[in-house]
Amino acid sequence: MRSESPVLQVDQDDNEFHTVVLDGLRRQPRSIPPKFFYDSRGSELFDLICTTPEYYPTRTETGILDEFGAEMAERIGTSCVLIELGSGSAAKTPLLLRHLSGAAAYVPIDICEPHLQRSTRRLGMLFPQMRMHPLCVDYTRLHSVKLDGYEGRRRVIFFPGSSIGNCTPAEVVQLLRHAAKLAGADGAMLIGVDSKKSHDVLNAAYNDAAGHTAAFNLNLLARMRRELGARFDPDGFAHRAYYNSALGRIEMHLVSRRKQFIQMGGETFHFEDGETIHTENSYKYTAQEFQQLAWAAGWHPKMLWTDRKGWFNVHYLSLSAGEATHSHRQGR
Ligand code: AVJ
Repeated sequence: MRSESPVLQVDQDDNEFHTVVLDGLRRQPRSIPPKFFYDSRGSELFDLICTTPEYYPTRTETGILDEFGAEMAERIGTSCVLIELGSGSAAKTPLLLRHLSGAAAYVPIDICEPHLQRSTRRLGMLFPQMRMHPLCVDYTRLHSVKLDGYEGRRRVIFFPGSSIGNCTPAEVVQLLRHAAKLAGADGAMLIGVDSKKSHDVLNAAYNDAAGHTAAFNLNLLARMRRELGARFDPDGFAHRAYYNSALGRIEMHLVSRRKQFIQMGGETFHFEDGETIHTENSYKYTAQEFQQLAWAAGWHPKMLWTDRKGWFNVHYLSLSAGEATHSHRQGR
């Protein structure tokens, strides 16, 4: 098994959680970025969300990768260096790696080291010939990712799961530009993007009956109490998620159930009844909307794979304008 232990990239700021939460509580409206959902408990809860009947993105994308994985491998090159952003449990990744030759290399990037260790070990067992090169770094800071070696090998950014949906359209263009730098001249990208659809389906996906999404959202408060010494009534907040059609995004919030306060870092933050902490956006893009953003970032949309209902898209983007373009393929 050719796998190395995760390389901790230097720019990890251990106080970042503390700094960002304090800053988020001071501003109006209050907000805390979604990357802080993913401690070990949060990563486990997200895996649980993916098993619910309401949360369709994971199994829909899995179906697309399962049906078209071989075609995708053909387009990206079977001995490429596959750089996965926010790899998490990498549950879908074997559907692509199985079509890549042993010469390829896999570079999972994730902020949660224990999760990275576990998924790298599992994939290393499944693909013993393949070089595993895990990097423990925050992919929202792609500009600081250092990846040496692999001269003469095509670099392909793999970004499944519609995690791009956490970015505003302007942030999407910026992240795609940083990804282009990391990929280099003849680089490519395979990115999963959740599409616009009926509001009922979207709202249900973020309010599953089992309550895993609510627990995932509320886990942020548990982290603040456990890791930052924040003091407040843990039952004082409720989960809220809804589709904001004007902005084309699901919004998640923690809603104050009454007048109360949070004490943290020597400061006291007063909440009115109904006041919220905005914890996540999940933008939904039509294929055309996303291709426009890709163009703006210097990428050339070359291929699109989608499921039978058109609910989810996997885009193939290239940095080589001259590469052949095909329309799109729809699943069975
Ligand atoms: C991992 C960001 C793609 O936005 O759908 C799932 C996270 N939040 N349920 C998403 C999430 C609530 C998920 N992403």
